Amino acid sequence: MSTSTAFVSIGDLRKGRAAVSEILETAAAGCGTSGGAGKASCGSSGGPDDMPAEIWEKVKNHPCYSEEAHHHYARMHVAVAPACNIQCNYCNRKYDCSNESRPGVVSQKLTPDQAVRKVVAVASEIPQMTVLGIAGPGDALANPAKTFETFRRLQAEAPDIKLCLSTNGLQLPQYVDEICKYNVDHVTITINMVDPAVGARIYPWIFWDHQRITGIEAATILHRQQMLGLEMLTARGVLTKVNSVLIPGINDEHLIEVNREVKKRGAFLHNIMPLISEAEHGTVFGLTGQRGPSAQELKAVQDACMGGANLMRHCRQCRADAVGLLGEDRSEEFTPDKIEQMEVVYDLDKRRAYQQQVEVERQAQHAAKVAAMEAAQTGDAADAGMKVLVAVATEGHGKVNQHFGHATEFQIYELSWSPHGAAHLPPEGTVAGLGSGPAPGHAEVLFVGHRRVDLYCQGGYGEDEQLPSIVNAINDCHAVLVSKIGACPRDELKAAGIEPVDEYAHEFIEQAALTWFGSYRARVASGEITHQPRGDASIRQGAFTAGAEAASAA
Ligand code: CLF
Ligand code: SF4
Repeated sequence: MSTSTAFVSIGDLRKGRAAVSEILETAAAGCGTSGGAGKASCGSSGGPDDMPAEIWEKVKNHPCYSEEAHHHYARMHVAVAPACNIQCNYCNRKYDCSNESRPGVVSQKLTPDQAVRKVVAVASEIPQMTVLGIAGPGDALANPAKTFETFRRLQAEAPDIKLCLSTNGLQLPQYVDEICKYNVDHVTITINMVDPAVGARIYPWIFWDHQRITGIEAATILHRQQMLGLEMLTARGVLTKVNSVLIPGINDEHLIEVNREVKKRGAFLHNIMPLISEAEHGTVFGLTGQRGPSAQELKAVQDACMGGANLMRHCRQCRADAVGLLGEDRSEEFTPDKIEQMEVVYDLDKRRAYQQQVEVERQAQHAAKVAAMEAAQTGDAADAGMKVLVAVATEGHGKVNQHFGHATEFQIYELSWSPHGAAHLPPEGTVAGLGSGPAPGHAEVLFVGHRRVDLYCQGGYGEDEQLPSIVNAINDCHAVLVSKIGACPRDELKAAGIEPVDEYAHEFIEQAALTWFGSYRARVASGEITHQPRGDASIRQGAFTAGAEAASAA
């Protein structure tokens, strides 16, 4: 099959598997189904109104495939896949798989039997846990027996849980049938290049056909397998996400081409993640001083890809044994000893009832967003093109509901105002920001990422030494929205030019952010304050699990 000419859009996916297969088969026969950037857009991954019911069912409660769902639903990983068949210069498996996780030793590798017991235990305790992923610590498809045995048993024992896997793609084509056999509806392929010359700088070797292959030849084989695997999954109607690690000076600009190529082949989402390369992780990039991107460098590449494949911006680079909402890690609650003591009851009705409540909350969040959008349709030509970032402290449910001192990450939203065109109100469940249509002027709110920080509040009192690093992490923001904040951090943030805002405590995030933005523009218009651009911010590297645990204990 051609790896360069098949073009499958989300529109094609909507027509169903048969239509997609037809397109790819036509391409394989060389009959002119041409590629072409921009021919169709994945567009918003949308909501029930703008995608077929079959696809909505797959994404609506998957925390990685829907930005909105990630506020409400949890995922877990089971570390049943220790081996890998390639080497990435950003990985040292003594720590973890950077492919789908942040550095940190996997606490324990599991057998399929242990994994299934753990999944059932977590599902009975955390009814919003809807997705089980196999994401390492090596490569899921370099450990096919353990991976598929786990999926096979879970299909029977936890039938409402969505199955998900992550792979480097080298062995993907040969396992597409197996993936479909176990109803694995979500696959992630890590694709960092579409040019083997770039690939040779990222992958020193692959293990292929019983031998180790290096250099351009290795990257050429990997590229071919990745593209073929993506096309085959698209043809079979499996939703495929592409993860790319942004490595400044190696593939930063190149990722725009990667975005274009994976969109052509029907990728549902593209997740561009920052390189994590601390020297102490012992990776080639860490030891050679290859740096990761700054927050604004990452955002610039993501922004340049808008209009291509849908972007995922809420990835937390999870551990291969993570449990909980994205950004939290409850794996310590489910060690084998603790599971042994637990009374495990897999109550499907209870899980469904809980998830129905979540849907009610989610609809309320959506309604609040729509109302806030409608209220934000006034402005003035002086606001034209104004864009600001705000940081939000949240512990879930889509609300501004976390104390500044308890935050181990801030979610970042971009607010902008255009004098032309009313905002296109988003369909429920939308992933991306808001488009534009006709009419007088409109404000937009767009989720653009998150920033990890060190916990400020330690054991009931503030740790002032942490403040500079927290300010650094959100230094490109104009305001920080929190449920509460103490006097000392309030003063320090103000001195750094970041407005601390606690008057929207427990409101939905988008509503709070848009209301604050209206007040900000009014203050600029009245001359009370002057709108100033902000600087760049640092991306915090490495794990923050300890901080999260301390926060939940505080
Ligand atoms: Fe896991 Fe990955 Fe499935 Fe999600 S994670 S296998 S798609 S269930 Fe999600 Fe974690 Fe990012 Fe992965 S936030 S690292 S994208
Ligand atoms: Fe590491 Fe994953 Fe790369 Fe394998 S594919 S070397 S486990 S990052």
